[in-house]
Amino acid sequence: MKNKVSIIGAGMTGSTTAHWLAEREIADLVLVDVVEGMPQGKALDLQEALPVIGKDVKVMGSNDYSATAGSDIVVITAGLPRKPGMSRDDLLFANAEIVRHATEETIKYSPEAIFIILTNPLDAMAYLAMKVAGVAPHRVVGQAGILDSARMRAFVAMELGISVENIHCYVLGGHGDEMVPLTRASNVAGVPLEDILPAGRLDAIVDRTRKGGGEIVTLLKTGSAYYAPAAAIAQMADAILKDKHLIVPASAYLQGEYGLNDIFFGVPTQLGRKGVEKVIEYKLSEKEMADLQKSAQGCAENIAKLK
Ligand code: TXD
Repeated sequence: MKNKVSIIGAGMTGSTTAHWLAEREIADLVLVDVVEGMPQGKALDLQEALPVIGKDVKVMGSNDYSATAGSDIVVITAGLPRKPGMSRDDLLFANAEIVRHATEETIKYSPEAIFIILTNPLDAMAYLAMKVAGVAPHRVVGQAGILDSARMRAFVAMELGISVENIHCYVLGGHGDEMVPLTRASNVAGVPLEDILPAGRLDAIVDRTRKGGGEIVTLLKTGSAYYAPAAAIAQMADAILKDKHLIVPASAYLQGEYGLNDIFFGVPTQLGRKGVEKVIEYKLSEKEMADLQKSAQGCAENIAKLK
């Protein structure tokens, strides 16, 4: 039987996620949005692109959640994006209502689905989705870490002129400017980043990574990044549907790991068919641990506001 992935919010990241997923040919796709005609139009356009690239999946658009019935994965990207000068946290209450509604409607039609949450502020929205859906924590995961790590990888690749495939970076923590790029664990073909890049250059890359989302928001002026976030979601969906046991940085529910409890937070997670199979605990330095705790505070505050 074919897999089915439903994407709630057919805006920039939602529709781009559908695009990346269709290229992977791993599932039939449904796009849902509140704007009439828009998800239908984008779905039809994408469906009509597939003969050109030779991929056989069905793509459907709808304003009605019944179209999502029986989904293996529900991706929630519905919500308002940041405008220049806004922090991700400024979106908290407006997006909470949107994510609550999307979760209630999708869990009704797909009681077995795994949820991938994208809407900002990401860690708080993932927490909300888990509560509203009333599902076990392993069935909800938030996307942030693959994106933040990919940004760092891209900057290192640009700096060194080495293939992105050789560059492994790990960014943990909340999806905000307090995120924690792990320079000790990051490496180029096995050689630690700290041994390759002069400290000043590495610091500049870390700083640019932290502000990577804002850099795009400032350039675009309307809306935020979507190619890279959507590619990250597609990788997560792929790992889940193919039961790959893939370890990626993502926002997972913590129950004591890294000394943190009852929050969604960016950590190395192992993804497979049941969702989050495991949270991997790195041995961190004191400084890294302190940075992580600081970043966690922001996530915990957002969750507290929602409660
Ligand atoms: O890494 C990450 N986690 C992120 C998060 C990376 C990129 C974008 N990130 C966040 O995702 C961003 O801050 C926003 O909160 C969401 C969606 O971002 P996107 O750039 O896709 O925004 P768009 O293009 O405005 O699309 C949002 C769509 C739009 O078409 C709305 O009509 C729709 O969401 N929308 C809804 N759909 C369904 N149901 C409801 N209630 C609804 N409300 C709005």
